[in-house]
Amino acid sequence: MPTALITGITGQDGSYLTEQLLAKGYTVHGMIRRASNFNTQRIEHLLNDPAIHRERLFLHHGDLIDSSNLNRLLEKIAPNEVYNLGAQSHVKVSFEVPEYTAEVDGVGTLRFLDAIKETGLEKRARFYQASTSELYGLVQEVPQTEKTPFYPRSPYGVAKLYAYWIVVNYRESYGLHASNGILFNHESPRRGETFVTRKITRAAGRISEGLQDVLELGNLDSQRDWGFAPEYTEMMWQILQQPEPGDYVCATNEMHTVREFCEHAFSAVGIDLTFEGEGVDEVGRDKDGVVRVKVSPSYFRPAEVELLIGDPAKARQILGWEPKVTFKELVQIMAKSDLKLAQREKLLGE
Ligand code: NDP
Ligand code: GDR
Repeated sequence: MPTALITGITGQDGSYLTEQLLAKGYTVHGMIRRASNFNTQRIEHLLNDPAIHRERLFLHHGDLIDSSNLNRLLEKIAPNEVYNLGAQSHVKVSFEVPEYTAEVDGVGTLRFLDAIKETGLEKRARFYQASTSELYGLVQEVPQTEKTPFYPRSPYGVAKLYAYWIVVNYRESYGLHASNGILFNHESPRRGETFVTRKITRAAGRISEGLQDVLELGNLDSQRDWGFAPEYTEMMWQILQQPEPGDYVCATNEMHTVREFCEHAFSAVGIDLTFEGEGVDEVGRDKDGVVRVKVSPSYFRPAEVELLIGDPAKARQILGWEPKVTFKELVQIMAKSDLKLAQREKLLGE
């Protein structure tokens, strides 16, 4: 059975992809970063399974800024498939650590591709790059496709632009089976808590349980094409099964505002919100008139991506991929899961 190497295995996508590859019979090797606290919560259930951990799932310390480590891992593992999901993945944070973001998200991808070439694995290892709808940035066309020009609006987007093109370049120069999945926002109960969807569902659950009073957000008008993460990680695998490498948009072709996400998430836990006011004065009140959502300028970005919506026609045609979970279902899944989490928190606190 094939062997896969995943960077970013401890993240949202890495955890789903690992489950899916193990279910297909793969041996999975994951790169993890040394941390002062445990950072493997999302794959804990797999690590606790003795039939899996150290039998078909192996973890290795490493970092995308450490070339010699990448070389050693590739030589040792000789993977058939490499999924490069590791990244400083927070757009707002990338404005605060632009150089680090460029190192990890941009040059890190080059280091990996070059390590594949230098270890002589270019005919054996297929490479998946976690590209992003943030490449589109400032709207050039709606909906966005594989042919839409890029105009990134953050150090994160610019670093990922470099990664995108270096993948294309290594494919064209050295014949690597290297592909970009241009994934639009995808969410789940495993989403990091500082991304807007999870921040909202966590707050909705906690407010409904009386553990928190109010949620502070940034731009409520921003619009995103939100899908369900496990469906997107399945597509990563599909891309690498194609005889030819290529670049694919992965999206639902439907977009909603942050405000709408809030309304649905709060409604899922029994709180009906009414929004009033404008800009930083906008608030969301519950039926008793209590302010539950307010806007804080500290969450605005120096440059915003106002609108993203992707057309996955190429993926539908070539991979047979279709998004299944709808926007409303996605919000329900996340809100219900975070309500349970808040209830457990409350119980433990009592
Ligand atoms: P997460 O933030 O949940 O996970 C990021 C992963 O990268 C974590 O495992 C993290 O490790 C690891 N990582 C961070 N820095 C480094 C480094 N220097 N070296 C090695 N590993 C590192 O992201 P997602 O799972 O949501 O996203 C996966 C990938 O897809 C990312 O590249 C992201 O930019 C991209 N993407 C995500 C989209 C989304 O909507 N989720 C959409 C489009 C692209 P640790 O746990 O130790 O922090
Ligand atoms: P994004 O996701 O920047 O699209 O990047 P995020 O959830 O951070 O923001 C989405 C939109 O919501 C607005 N927003 C807020 N965002 C956050 N995080 N916190 C807030 O309080 C808040 N209030 C409003 C943002 O301004 C933005 O417009 C994600 C990441 O997973 C990237 O790695 C990935 O490449 C892209 O999705 C596709």
